[in-house]
Amino acid sequence: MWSEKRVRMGVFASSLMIFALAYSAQAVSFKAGEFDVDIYASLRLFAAYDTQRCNSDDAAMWALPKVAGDNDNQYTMTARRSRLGLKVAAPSTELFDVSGRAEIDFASGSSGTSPNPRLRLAYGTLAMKNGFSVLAGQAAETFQAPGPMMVNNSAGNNQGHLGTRRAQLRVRQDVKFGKATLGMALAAARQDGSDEDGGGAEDGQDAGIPAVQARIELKAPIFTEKPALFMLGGAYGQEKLDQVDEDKKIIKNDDKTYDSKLVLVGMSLPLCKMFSVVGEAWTGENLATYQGGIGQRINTTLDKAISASGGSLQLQAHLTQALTMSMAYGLDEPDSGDLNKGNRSKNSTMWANAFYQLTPNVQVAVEYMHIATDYKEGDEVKDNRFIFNTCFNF
Ligand SMILES: [Ca+2]
Ligand SMILES: [Ca+2]
Repeated sequence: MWSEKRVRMGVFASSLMIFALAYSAQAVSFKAGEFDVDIYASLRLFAAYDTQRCNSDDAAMWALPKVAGDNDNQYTMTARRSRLGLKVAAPSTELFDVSGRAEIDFASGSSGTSPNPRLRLAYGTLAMKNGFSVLAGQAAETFQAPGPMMVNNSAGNNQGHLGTRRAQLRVRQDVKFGKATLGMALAAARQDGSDEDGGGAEDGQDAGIPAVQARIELKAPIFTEKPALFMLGGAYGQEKLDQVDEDKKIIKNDDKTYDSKLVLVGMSLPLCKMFSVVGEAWTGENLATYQGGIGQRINTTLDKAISASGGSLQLQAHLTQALTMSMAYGLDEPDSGDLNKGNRSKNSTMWANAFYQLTPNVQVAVEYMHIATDYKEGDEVKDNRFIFNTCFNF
């Protein structure tokens, strides 16, 4: 029964699981009364050396402009990306399998030494035997493509991989035919937007409506027993800006409305036992909340949402049971016509990595990353990033 439940949860959170593959390790599982409980953790040491300063030390996405014409090298070391998680499956009823999951890391706040806990996941799921399920809480985006393997904590965001985690109410239907599964999901989700007008109301919430996210996916074994995944996803939301005076006092509510929307295709394709290809391509506008457009959402000077397109492609090699290597390219490119001088106009990232399981619970990983960030009518800034990460996973 537990394994059946796991299969359902697995189908449900497929994109999340593919992303987590590199860190998979057995959880501490036990039965507490009628409940099946998994406790898991990833206790990590992360270290990175950069030849140029980036927007973040442990989750670098783009290179910052040079200061006085010079590159400025950086070094960081932190445990703040360690994770703690809990999965609980409640006793099944005649109609429903009920389960839930919560996960935190410590990526909140600016301190690398005494950071604050950050909510990553907190959701419950209700799954019926006929493949219908409901998820409520904070989970991976409904439209999200399988993420690339990456040691850097950016997870590919603003580097070609769209999507993060957010509060949502999702319904999903899976239909099996033969060895294939067709999945369709629709969600009402939070639209995060910064306060671009400075009036104090967060622009996504000021819109007064939830965002809508959707996906349709096909999962089927093609070249290998391990199933391939092809998906189409999308999102639509709004952000509203108030009109403010020079003291940032609101003089007109909901003055301007900007769409935030995207369409995305993604795939995860095992080619043979050893090699897999993972990729996505997308286009949209006002994508900062979905980690696209290199963190830029609305150009208030030109009075338009910033459009952007991008994607990523990765070749993964599962060389031995213990060793996985990959190489990838990611691109996030806003529409130049939507930008002002000095805005980030293109972010190209190449990376190659190796993950080695020293024991089933201890993983060592290294990564080389090349980030090239263009600034409109300005510099192209390059960063060479060398990363080491080791984690104790259970
Ligand atoms: Ca506002
Ligand atoms: Ca409003």
